Amino acid sequence: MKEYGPDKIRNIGIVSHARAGKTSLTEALLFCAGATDKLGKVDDGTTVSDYDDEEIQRKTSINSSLCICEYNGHKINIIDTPGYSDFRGEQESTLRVVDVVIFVVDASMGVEAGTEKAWFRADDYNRPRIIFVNKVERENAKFEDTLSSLESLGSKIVPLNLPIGIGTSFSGLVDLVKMKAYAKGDGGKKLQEISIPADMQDQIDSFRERLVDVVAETDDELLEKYLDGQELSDEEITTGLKKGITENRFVPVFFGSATGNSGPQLLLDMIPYLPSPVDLQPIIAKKADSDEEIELNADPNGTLAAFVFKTITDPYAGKVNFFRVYSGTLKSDSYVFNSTKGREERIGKVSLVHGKKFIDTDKVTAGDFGSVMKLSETGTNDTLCDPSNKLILKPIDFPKPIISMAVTPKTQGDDEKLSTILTRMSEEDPTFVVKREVETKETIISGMGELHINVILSKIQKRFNVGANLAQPKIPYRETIRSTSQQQGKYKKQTGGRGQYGDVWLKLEPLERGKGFEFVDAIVGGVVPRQYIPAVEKGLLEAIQEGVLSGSPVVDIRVTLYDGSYHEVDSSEMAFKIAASMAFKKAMEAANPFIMEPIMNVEVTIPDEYMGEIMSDLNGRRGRIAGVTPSNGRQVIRALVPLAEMYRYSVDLRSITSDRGSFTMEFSHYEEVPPDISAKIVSAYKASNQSS
Ligand SMILES: Nc1nc2c(ncn2[C@@H]2O[C@H](COP(=O)(O)OP(=O)(O)OP(=O)(O)O)[C@@H](O)[C@H]2O)c(=O)[nH]1
Ligand SMILES: [Mg+2]
Repeated sequence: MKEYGPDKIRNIGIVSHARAGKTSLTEALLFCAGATDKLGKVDDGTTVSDYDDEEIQRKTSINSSLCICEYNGHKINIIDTPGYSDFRGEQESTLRVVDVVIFVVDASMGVEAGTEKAWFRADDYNRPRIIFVNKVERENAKFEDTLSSLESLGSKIVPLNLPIGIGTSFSGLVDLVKMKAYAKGDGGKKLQEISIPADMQDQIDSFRERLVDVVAETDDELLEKYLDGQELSDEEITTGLKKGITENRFVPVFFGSATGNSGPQLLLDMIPYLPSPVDLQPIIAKKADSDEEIELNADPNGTLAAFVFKTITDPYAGKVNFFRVYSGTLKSDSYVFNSTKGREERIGKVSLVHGKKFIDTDKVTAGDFGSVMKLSETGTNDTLCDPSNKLILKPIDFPKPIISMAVTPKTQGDDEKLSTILTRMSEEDPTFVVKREVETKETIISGMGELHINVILSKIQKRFNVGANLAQPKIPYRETIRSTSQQQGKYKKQTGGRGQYGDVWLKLEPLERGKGFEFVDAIVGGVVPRQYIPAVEKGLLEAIQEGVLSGSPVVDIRVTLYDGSYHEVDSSEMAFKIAASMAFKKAMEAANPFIMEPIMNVEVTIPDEYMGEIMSDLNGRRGRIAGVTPSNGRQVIRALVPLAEMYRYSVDLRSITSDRGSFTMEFSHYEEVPPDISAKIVSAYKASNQSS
């Protein structure tokens, strides 16, 4: 591929709610630019960007994919992202590394929840953006409604073209920049020019005025000319558009049909007028060995700073890191420093990436994207730099997992294999977390939703032939006591030969929350000989692992050994260990034991209108509201909710808010379980003891 300077590169992310047509639009842009000979279809599994087996089978994007095309002397990098919130991590990393975002909106749906959420994230990154209103030929497509739903996003919306007819009567497009009309696409790359429909003249005039208005406002000279009543030239309009888009003053809107290939051509024509890496603010990097910050410009001769935003395991190539070079040039056959890991790495070969294809190249320059294979240490979020100028770029703030499941292998004996594979999958995907829960002896996997987890398990089944079952994770309950008690444990056996004899008196006392376990040796006069005291403590440490009510660990107690007796011949460490455990069980039963459950700090962010329903749902989950704060036109509810009530909360929140809400949760503290729930836990424990 030809070499392009940073001013000739455009880096675009395509983002939206699921199913709006991002992959189809990517495909149409590639086709119109001549990067492909045929317009692939998602439904046939023939697109460039949905190449993964899972994507082809499910007809939906799961991974972000990078594609390249060349158009009008420019190189365009396009990242097609998945729309389902289960894959939000991929969207997040894309928003972080692109320069411009194209939002796709389905003309029959208007702005949907996933698009709205991504829009707010793009605000956080201050990304310039464009909207492509897709599926204008679909039966329920609407023009006015869609436009007003776009306006609700809070930016100044400026259509650059208009559909001729909408829904089944859609027949073409009017370009408001060039003031030309085109017939709807017939699958070819070029649009067929037609005359502007006379009955649309008023509508066209009014939208053209809106366009020229906002363009004139970008520049004092243009504004003067405009107020003077002079016409702005095509070039003045496109220059003003570029300035306005770059400064995020307004958002241009294109109408069209991706699968019908009407409209992508007009969008493509506009891409050279989008900001290039050199048009945007410099990137801030930190020196690796101090807090000094430096500004990086997209200069191929500058110091090297490349950021890894994605790591995958390719079935053929092995580990592949995808990066963007922010400054300098990353060359094949070179040494770089991974300043995040503090390790030097040898770069073998760098490649450009187009869907599943890797295109060899000898270098990737500032402003461009590339990939490198087989680096031992490097992964997502790492900075690669010059060994003589160590810099760190800000890492991506990946969303935290919101759903957890216990996983077991379908085939006994596959435990170790499964856990190795799961760990590897979590290295590839920062939103997928694997944890071994020592207490409940379960492997817990956490992710962004059920689809996310199912896709990962399905990949594991196909790639490694290891099947897995999912279950609700056990709740890590705790037990403790309310009052003090004193009990004896006597273990005595006399069955011929040497017998067994251990005898202890224990006192149990409740301690404050969080104090754990305390053992006090208060034996006087050697009634329990010194050498058996560690055995008593050991017996207790084992006994507290399984409380008498639910078999959960016992916490926040002090156990005092204050009396006992022994036998010259029959006493042994084992006998005292058993005696201690017997005394403990009896004493615990006598000390008003109760069960405690983990309480989580939950933060739910929702649009105003769902407040009532979300509050009452949290109440139904035994939640206590700790506060409500408005933020960015939404409400943030903070609540304390028992973990036992939070299983599948992501699914329920999605259904209450039509996917417009989000939440985070973390452990806060332990609290007593209410009596009715405690009774259920106790009887379930008894039943499981009887059956085993
Ligand atoms: N009628 C019509 N259907 C379209 C158009 N664009 C896409 N579709 C269909 O809409 C469905 C979703 O299209 P995709 O391109 O996969 O949408 P996406 O946004 O990439 O979807 P995710 O990756 O799942 O988020 C597919 O069945 C497409 O054929 C269009 O312009 N008109
Ligand atoms: Mg897609």
